Amino acid sequence: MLRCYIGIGSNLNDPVTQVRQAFRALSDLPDTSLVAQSPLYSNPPLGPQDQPNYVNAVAELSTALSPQALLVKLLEVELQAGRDRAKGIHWGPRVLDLDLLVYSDLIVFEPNLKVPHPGIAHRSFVLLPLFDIAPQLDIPGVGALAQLVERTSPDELCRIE
Ligand code: A4P
Ligand code: MG
Repeated sequence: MLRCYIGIGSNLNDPVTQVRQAFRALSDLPDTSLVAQSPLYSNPPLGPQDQPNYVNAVAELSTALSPQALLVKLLEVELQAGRDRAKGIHWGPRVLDLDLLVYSDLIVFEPNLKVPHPGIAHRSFVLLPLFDIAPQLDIPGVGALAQLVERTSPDELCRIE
């Protein structure tokens, strides 16, 4: 079983409920257990501004699924939540977005899967909830989470539960 971290984001169809349901769906994945769930944070959109605020959180999992197998499951959970990629505006609104942030000490660079997630070092809505549940984490190829958090501005993040 290996440790991994999933970024959860939603800004449509009652985002708080979407994030709570995502934690439940992640805990139901095969060969996987939910180890920790971060607080939920409300924050303004990165990218196009004409969309609602997001709710973001991070889940820690222990899993026997490979990174690719896990990605397939994450996409399935997004679809079950009603994610519609047909309207896919880059960085546009979404009912549920699940990103594989970190998978053990692996670096994956495949056409459909980049781990650690490329945006990780610059997104306070990922770094802060990750720090809440894994303050000692060293992100493979990127650096110590604690140092990344020091450099990020938490101003726009509002903890909601
Ligand atoms: N993919 C590659 N690597 C990964 C990974 N580590 N985890 C591929 C998950 N997926 C990964 O995803 C497109 C494809 O990325 C997947 O099919 C998978 O094969 P997507 O979610 O449809 O992508 P996208 O939205 O078009 O672009 P991108 O860059 O993935 O968006 P992000 O990075 O997910 O950002 N603002 C706030 N405040 N909070 C947010 O959560 N999220 C986004 C989307 C924009 N603005 C936001 C937030
Ligand atoms: Mg994504």
